[in-house]
Amino acid sequence: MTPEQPAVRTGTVGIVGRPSVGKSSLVNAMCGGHVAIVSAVPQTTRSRVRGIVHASGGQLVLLDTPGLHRSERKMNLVLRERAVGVLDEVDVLLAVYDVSRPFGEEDRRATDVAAAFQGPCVRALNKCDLCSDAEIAAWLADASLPAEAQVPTAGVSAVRGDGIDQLIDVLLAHSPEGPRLYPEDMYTDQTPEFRVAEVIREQAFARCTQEVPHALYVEVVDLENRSQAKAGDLLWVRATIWVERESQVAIVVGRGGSGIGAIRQHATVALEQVFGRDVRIELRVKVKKNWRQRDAILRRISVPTG
Ligand SMILES: Nc1nc2c(ncn2[C@@H]2O[C@H](COP(=O)(O)OP(=O)(O)OP(=O)(O)O)[C@@H](O)[C@H]2O)c(=O)[nH]1
Ligand SMILES: [Mg+2]
Repeated sequence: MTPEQPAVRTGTVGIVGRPSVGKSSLVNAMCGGHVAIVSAVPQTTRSRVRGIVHASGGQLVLLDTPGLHRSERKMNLVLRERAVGVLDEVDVLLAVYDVSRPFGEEDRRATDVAAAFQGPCVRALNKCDLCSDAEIAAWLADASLPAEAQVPTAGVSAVRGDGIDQLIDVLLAHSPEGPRLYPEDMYTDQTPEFRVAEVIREQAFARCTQEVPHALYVEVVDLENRSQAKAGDLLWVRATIWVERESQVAIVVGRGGSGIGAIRQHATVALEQVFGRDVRIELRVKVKKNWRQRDAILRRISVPTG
């Protein structure tokens, strides 16, 4: 390296915040691709999802985490453990807030988690597209954010892309010097099985309401590359959507199979974009009673990926 060349920086960044503040949306915006699934349902993210940002000054390895929820239910406790555990593994913490909603108990929880972090903590005020400057100033005045934060707070919008480059710059500036860890064309290290299960779950979440999204998980039973005569490679998927009760099967399947048909159709389109080849999905809905009480399943669906 010549003296005038700036040092390359590589930082692992843990992302925390209450459910639905837009953590996964920010990961996607910073990585420039569909890395983490997004939905309007709180507690969409159930495991740590890694996304890689390639910048001229270095590389960021983003660790998306489940939203910090105040519920004491078994599944939420497992998810909270996944989120808080990130503190031991990262160089920089990114605490995300939603400025379109009043600062609340769960935001305070995120602030407390951030305060326990030993390294630099950057704060992102997301959903700025929904608020005026005056409303953002009022939110900040109202929020109990510690005054001694090491890094200024950045206003961003994951959906509009506002402030994303600046946020990347701030995160890089607080990352240690070090060589890039991942090749330029890699933006996540999730296994194909995990990505397929997540994209199907994203589509199921988009089409089910109330308790049903929380009561379902997706298991990929089979994933195969098959050659098609004259049509290139095909990714063939067999997956099961597990729910907790028979009544939920009917909701997911929908009238005349319209619900599951839409999940399959939209997941197929999304996965063809991710994998760049034709995708066929065979999808079933089955009941596994009280799976959210079973440690083995909770561990399996919430493990860090890659
Ligand atoms: N208007 C607006 N909506 C946003 C923005 N960022 C995210 N959203 C929406 O907020 C909802 C939640 O987004 P997610 O990215 O899933 O939030 P999350 O923090 O990862 O949520 P959990 O995984 O449940 O903790 C979705 O409906 C997003 O489209 C933003 O900048 N502006
Ligand atoms: Mg999320």
